[in-house]
Amino acid sequence: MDGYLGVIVIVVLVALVAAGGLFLLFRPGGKAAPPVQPPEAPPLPEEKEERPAGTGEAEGATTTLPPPAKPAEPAVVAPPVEVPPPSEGRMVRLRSRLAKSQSALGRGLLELLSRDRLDDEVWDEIEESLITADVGVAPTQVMVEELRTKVKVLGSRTPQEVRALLREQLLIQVNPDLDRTLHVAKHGERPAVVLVVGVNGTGKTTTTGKLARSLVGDGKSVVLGAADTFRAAAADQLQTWGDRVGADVVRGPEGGDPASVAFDATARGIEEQADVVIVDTAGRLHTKTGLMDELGKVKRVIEKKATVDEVLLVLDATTGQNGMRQAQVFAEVVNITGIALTKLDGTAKGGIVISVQRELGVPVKLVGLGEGPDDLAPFDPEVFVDAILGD
Ligand SMILES: Nc1nc2c(ncn2[C@@H]2O[C@H](COP(=O)(O)OP(=O)(O)O)[C@@H](O)[C@H]2O)c(=O)[nH]1
Ligand SMILES: [Mg+2]
Repeated sequence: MDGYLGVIVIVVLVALVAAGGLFLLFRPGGKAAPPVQPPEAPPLPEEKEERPAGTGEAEGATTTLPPPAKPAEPAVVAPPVEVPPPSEGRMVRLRSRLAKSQSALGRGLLELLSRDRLDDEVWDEIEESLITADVGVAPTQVMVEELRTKVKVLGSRTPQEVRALLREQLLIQVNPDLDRTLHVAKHGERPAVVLVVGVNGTGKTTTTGKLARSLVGDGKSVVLGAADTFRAAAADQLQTWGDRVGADVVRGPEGGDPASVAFDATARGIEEQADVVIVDTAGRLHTKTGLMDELGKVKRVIEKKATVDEVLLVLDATTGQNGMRQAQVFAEVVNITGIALTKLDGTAKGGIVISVQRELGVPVKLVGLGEGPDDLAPFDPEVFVDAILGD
């Protein structure tokens, strides 16, 4: 009997609870329970623009429009792959970016050299201008010596003569005879490999991305290796560059082995029959041996599969002698084949082109002339000197 009673009590209780629930759900004027509400429709940009400001919240919870303050989420469609411009003629297009060096170095020197009387004081000023522009002590002395001799021969000088004289001397120091070819030609089936090294913040990842764009613009296929595994953000940054031009980005886990990423990127480049693999690295200057171990290993593992054709040292032009000393450490641990001099647009010290080549014994092959995606140019000594002297 007790058992029957218990069952009856339970049935009655269940029925009551169910009835109460149904009443709550369907009572007239009752609020629909949250699960019955239709899911929020994805915000359409048109809808958002047509909606008068401030009406969204007032309509309450039943509205399916997004709240007004929230910008419309971009559609989850991959952005179209861009077609970057080729690398040719870029330095000419970007020459105005050297305006700071032009006003500080070029114009100053032209003015000083055009003076009627060139006494020791003026020559000291000329020397100072060159040193201030980071030309370096030894090249400055050579230049001043040469200029003094030539000016003596000329006697009175026309502005054109002064300009030609200075142009000649600057060009000698920048050295148009250096081989600035970027070695990115494929080896049969194997891609060329470019390793990008340098101190943190100099612009390695940006330069890697810009270079990828420029190579794609020149009709090459590129694979990127995000071997800066120190910060996940570095790989994301490179991924964004790669996505824009349709270059595959090989990445590894945060804190993972950079050499293994470099190896995988090379393998992917071979697999895809890409023309060039560019490997971005971390720039931690922990210890010289640590750096040597890391970069050495990265280079060795790439060489199991391909040839490292270029080791580009990225140097920030605005950091002057201090940056140069740090760069020197890299030059001591890996065999640098070229310099990518970044942020030349932000400095009056364009003379660093001269001193860095001299101190590292490697030509400047690329110059960064802005933060825009196509603001990287193959370095052209004549265009550089002309830009500094102005037209
Ligand atoms: N103005 C200017 N900024 C640059 C240039 N190259 C890189 N940068 C900036 O330098 C900063 C550091 O660059 P990043 O590539 O992250 O340096 P990394 O740490 O060496 O990889 C970024 O804000 C870049 O936009 C350049 O040629 N000109
Ligand atoms: Mg980086």
